[in-house]
This record gives sequence, structure tokens and C-alpha cells, in this order.
Amino acid sequence: MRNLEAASMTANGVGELARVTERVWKALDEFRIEVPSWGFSNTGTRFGKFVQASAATNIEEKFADAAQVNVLTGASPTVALHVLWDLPGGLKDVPAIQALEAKYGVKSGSINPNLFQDQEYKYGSIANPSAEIRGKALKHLLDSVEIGRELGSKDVSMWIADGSNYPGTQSMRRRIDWMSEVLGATHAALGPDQRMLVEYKPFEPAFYHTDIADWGMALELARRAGPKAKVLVDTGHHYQGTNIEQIVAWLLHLGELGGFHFNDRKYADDDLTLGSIDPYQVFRIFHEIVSASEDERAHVAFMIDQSHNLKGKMEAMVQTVVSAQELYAKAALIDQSRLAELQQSCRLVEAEECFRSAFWQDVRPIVREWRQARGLAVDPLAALRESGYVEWAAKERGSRNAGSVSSYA
Ligand code: LRH
Ligand code: MN
Ligand code: MN
Repeated sequence: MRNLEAASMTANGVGELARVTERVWKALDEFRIEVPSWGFSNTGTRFGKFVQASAATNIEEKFADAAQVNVLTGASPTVALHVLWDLPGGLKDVPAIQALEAKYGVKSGSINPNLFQDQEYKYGSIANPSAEIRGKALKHLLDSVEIGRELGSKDVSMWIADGSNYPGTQSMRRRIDWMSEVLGATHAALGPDQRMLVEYKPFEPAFYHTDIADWGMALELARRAGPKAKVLVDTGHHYQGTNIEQIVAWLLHLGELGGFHFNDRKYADDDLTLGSIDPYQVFRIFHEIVSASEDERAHVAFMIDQSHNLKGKMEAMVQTVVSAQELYAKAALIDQSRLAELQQSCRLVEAEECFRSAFWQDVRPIVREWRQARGLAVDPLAALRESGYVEWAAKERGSRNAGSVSSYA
């Protein structure tokens, strides 16, 4: 990757600049990232939350906010739904959701079953020693599959919060078979265009063992369940220092990467804005995606899983999508064939320079030009502020938000 400004100064450079611009614009045209419904409501941390007057108080407001983010960024046409929080009536709520899709012009994205809130799940859901409780969890998963099918949504994203807090209190091995059984039965119910994504997390809420703790366990369970089950990588669900891009490379290689929950963190599962702590990590992950074949890449779903306790919800979401677009554009800057040559001949410093100089390029001018050419807001954050949307939402929703300090969603 040569310096963009330097490239533009020579005749060869003009050709190179045009090629780079075309590559970046194509990447931006393809790039889609799903926003989470729960990122618009008054969510916070497990220790509490600071209520925002403009936060969405119901599913209609979540759709309205998601649509606004899509209008501003052009990259988020779907919104992830959490079944208990967004469709408390289950299948009965589907027509209301369809009406909101038509009204606001954004579609339902991944369907997220909720197997962690109910009192009955104290000792687990699909890994609970009680066959009756596992049956109840399976029923919720089957309902979620049905909701996804009715809504024409592709993915059912499953995060299993099961685990234990003390050594010896549960049989980790028996629980593997119980999970496998439920996941297999869920897989059997998937429609031809549906997938199930298996998310992993090493700790929290359980602090001794988590039943699906890492990508190996998620992969094995997905494979046992069937070909429509893939692995979901939540960037916040790893130990410090984990080489997440290597996990991504492996899953891509195996054709088992279903998608991502993007967020950033400094310590644990902090749910901070994508790239706010370590943008180079997001770049490295995007590089694995961009350097994969179009076929491999086509089925990877990018989703945001963040909860903004201090930042304004709308501002934070627009900022997240914009950051994702910029980091994806940076990854698209890399001259893949040159990098491959340098890697092959082990020209280490040149290879590293080729890689990291793409990261250090300021892509914002190219992204701005792309936005202009596509009829989008040139500066989405400024456009959000100028639109007065947040102030309007605060007036509309303020009284309903006052005093809403109890539940996560
Ligand atoms: C769990 C998790 C999972 C949930 C979401 C709200 O930490 O990442 O994906 O569905 O948070
Ligand atoms: Mn997640
Ligand atoms: Mn999480």
C-alpha cells in the first residue's frame, strides 16, 4: 500500500489511486452492519444505568431509531431483536413487527432467544439437569425459530448463559450431551433459509465454568447440531490477549463463521463502542474478512452488540457504524496481491509496513466522497445533531423514561 497522496502525483499513481478508490467504494457498498434493538433503550451495566430522556421506550421507538441510523449511514438496514424484550407475546407479536418494518423501512435482523432471565434457569437452560426445564428452553428456541421464519429473518443467534459457580457442583460432561440434544432439535426445525449461530463466552454470569466457553466448544456443538449451525464471535467474549483474528481466520477456513457481535472492551465484556479501545484489532479482524474469498465472506453477518450507559444512544450507534465503515475501508486499502508476495518471500518488515500503513491512512476523505456519491449525509454525526432528532425524542419520550431504572432492557 503506497501513500495515497504520493500516489496521486504521478501518472502511474493516478491509475493506482483510481484502483484503490474503486476497491474502497466497492467494500463500502457491500458493507452492512446490524444494530441491536437493545442499544436504543435504557440499558446499562449490571450495576445500574443512567437513564436518558431520549432512549427508546418500546419496540416502535427502537425501529424508529434504527431507521434513523440507517438513513444517516446507509449501512444498517436490519435491527436485531431480543425475543423477550421485543416480542414478549412471542409469535403473536409478529404482525406488529411486520407493520413496523413497513412503516420505518428497516427489516428484522437476527432473532435472539432469551434463556437467561427466567427464574427457572437458575441452574441452566439447555444444560439444566432437569429434563423439564431443558424442554422449556427448547420450546422457547423453537418459538424463536418460528418467529424468525415468519419475519423472513435469516439468523437465530443463541447465547447460552449456562454454567456453574463452584467446582464439583455440576457435571460438565453430562451437560454437553444435554446441550447437544436441544441444539440438534432446534436445528431440525430451521427453515431452508435459516441458520442458527452459536455464541460463546468464557465467564459471566457463571464464574467457575460456562457451558459454551470458547470457539472450540461452540464449533463442536454447531457441527453436531447440523450444517445450518455456525459460530458467532462476540469480540467482548474472550480472555485478554486472545488472538481473535486467528479464530476468525480458522472459522473462515472451515466455513463455520456465522457472524459477529462487535463491541470493544478494556477489561471484560464491557460492551463499549467498536474500536474505541483497540481499533487495530477491528482492522485485523476485517483484514481476515476482506482477504477471504467473496463466497466465504458472503455469509458472515456483522452485528453490533453494545450497551451505552454514558454516551447518548443514538450518537453512540451512529458513531459505531461510522467507525466500522472507516475500519472496513482501511482493510480494503491493503493491496492483497502485494501483501501475499511479501509474505511468501518472508520480507517481514515490508509485509508489516504494507499491512500497517493501510491502518494509518486517513480514509475519512474517501469515505466522505463515497457518502456524497451515494446521496448520504457526508458527516452522519453532524447530520444527526442538525436534525434535532435526539431533542425531539427526548420531548416525546422523556416522561416515559423518567423513573425507568429497574430492568436491563
Ligand atoms: C451476552 C450477550 C449476548 C446477549 C447480549 C445482550 O453477554 O453478548 O449476545 O444476547 O449480550
Ligand atoms: Mn453478544
Ligand atoms: Mn456480551
